[in-house]
Amino acid sequence: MKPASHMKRRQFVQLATLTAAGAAMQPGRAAAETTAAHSLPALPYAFGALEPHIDARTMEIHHGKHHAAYVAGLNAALANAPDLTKQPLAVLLADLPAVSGESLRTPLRNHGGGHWNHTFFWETLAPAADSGKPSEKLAAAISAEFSSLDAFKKAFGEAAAKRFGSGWAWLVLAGGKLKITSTPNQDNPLMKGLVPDADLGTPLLGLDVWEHAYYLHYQNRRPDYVTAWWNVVNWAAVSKRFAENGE
Ligand code: MN3
Repeated sequence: MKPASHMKRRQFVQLATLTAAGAAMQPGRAAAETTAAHSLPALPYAFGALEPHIDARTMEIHHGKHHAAYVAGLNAALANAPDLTKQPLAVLLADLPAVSGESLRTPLRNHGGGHWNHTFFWETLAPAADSGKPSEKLAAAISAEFSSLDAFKKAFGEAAAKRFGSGWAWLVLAGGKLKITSTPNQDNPLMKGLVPDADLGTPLLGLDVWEHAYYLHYQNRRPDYVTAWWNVVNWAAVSKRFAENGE
């Protein structure tokens, strides 16, 4: 596996690290599944572990139906492009413009993005009792950039609320700087050359604002979902990403 030509070595290592984190969650595959390039990672907690902030039924459907469908769609797209299965997913997503053929690129973008984003999302969550707080270094960086943790949460919540339709809000690290951004559909800040109005960078935190992430419990009240979601952010995981990717 080689870095794409335009990718700096450091960036490639970062992407590979992000992918390794996802791969570590994967359960052993059954023999019948060994031909599939990607598999649904087990949730690192029970469906009901995030209640009352995110309900068990939503988690069960979100993981077992929505995320599973992205994995299936990604594997179906890759069935005719076996060479691409050798690339870590994060590397593939960062280099999508190099994939020839719109009929292959579009499902890789939608389903590959969906698989990467959801794997990342589950790792970003923890039961409220284990949510913790940002590390000293991350807290200092957040205060330096956004003036306080509360001001950061407010700005992030506004990005999540303003995302029209389906998409994601993100905290990314780009050039050593923290930035809040958002992407439509299953796009993410790794995708170069595809999301012109988003800040690209290394994702540290991501919030799924598709209705499937909250509608059963919150219906149209996306801001209430966002407010509750802060209770189940896994700050240890976010801080670890910051430490691994920071300058
Ligand atoms: Mn989702």
